[in-house]
Amino acid sequence: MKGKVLQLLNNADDYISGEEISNKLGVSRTAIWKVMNQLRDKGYEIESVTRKGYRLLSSPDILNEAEIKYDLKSKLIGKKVITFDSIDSTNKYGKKIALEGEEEGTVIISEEQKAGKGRRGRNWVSPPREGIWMSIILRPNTAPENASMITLVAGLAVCKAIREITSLEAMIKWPNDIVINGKKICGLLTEMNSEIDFINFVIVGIGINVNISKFPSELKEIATSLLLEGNGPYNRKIIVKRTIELFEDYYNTYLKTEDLTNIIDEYNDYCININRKVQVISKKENILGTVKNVTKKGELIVTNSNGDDMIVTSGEVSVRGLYGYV
Ligand code: BT5
Repeated sequence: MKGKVLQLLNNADDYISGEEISNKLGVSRTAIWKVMNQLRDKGYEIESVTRKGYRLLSSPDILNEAEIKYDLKSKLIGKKVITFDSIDSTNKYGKKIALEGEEEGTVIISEEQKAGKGRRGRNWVSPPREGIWMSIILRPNTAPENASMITLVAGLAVCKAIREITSLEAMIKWPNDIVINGKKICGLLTEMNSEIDFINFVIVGIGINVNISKFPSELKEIATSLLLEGNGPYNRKIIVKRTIELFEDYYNTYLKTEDLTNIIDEYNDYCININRKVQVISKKENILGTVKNVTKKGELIVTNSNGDDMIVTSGEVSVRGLYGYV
């Protein structure tokens, strides 16, 4: 009900009368009046004028379904948005409902994560209302070996959205971080459920540090937020919406060729690894070298000290000068 009232307020160019709202929603004027007060309690500024009705003056930076879906220009991603005040992990929830049959495109967002997940069992610090902690359910019609490229697709979307909205020089650190001034602003966690030759679903988890003013001491040197780097605070819902829209565009482009053919040039433009000295630590070996580029299959090409090009498909990557690797 609150969501529906908000939608009507958002869609109205000017005042909307209590009568119109109660007719549209089939509830009493008193019920509408109560909802308006509940919304005011949540921080919405709603003007009410006799004989004119209600008018929305400003909205707080709350991530709820009505706010995110309002004027959202994507078709599939965000068609359904599920929001929480608090949850253990949006990726974990996404997996649960995907197993129960949830459709492609559903977005899960929480104001806070109590057990946010990083890769390989690491944790992701997700304080309430200061970041964007969201997961997207996908069911791509492509082979499982192509799924890891979706992390790069998401990275490009987040990087572009941050640049557009904040003008900060966000860069992508292959394969799953976005950094600003050498510190991590966003982490991506892509998880898959598949058979040998068939993807059941993919969950793309996106964590963006938006208005975090203070990090725990162990993260101070490696993590940052848009607030600390720019002229924040920033409106999270604008960033969420733009990220969803850009992600849908890039994802559709990826699905057409089932690789990064049509977005890799843009990706390489924003990739901080290019021409940098790196150390790649994988299960098989450690590679020291200089990054040449990222391929249309999403692999990192690293030239080692003998001048040989090595293809790196996954592993931990330290970039000289970033996160303390020297
Ligand atoms: C990641 O892992 O970077 C993936 C993070 C994905 C988070 C999103 S939020 C929505 C969705 N739901 C989830 O439960 N997760 C996803 P990794 O590369 O392993 O980085 C984890 C490491 O980054 C930690 O070990 C810390 O050192 C550091 N870290 C933790 N929280 C951070 C934060 N908020 N900002 C920057 N660095 C952080």
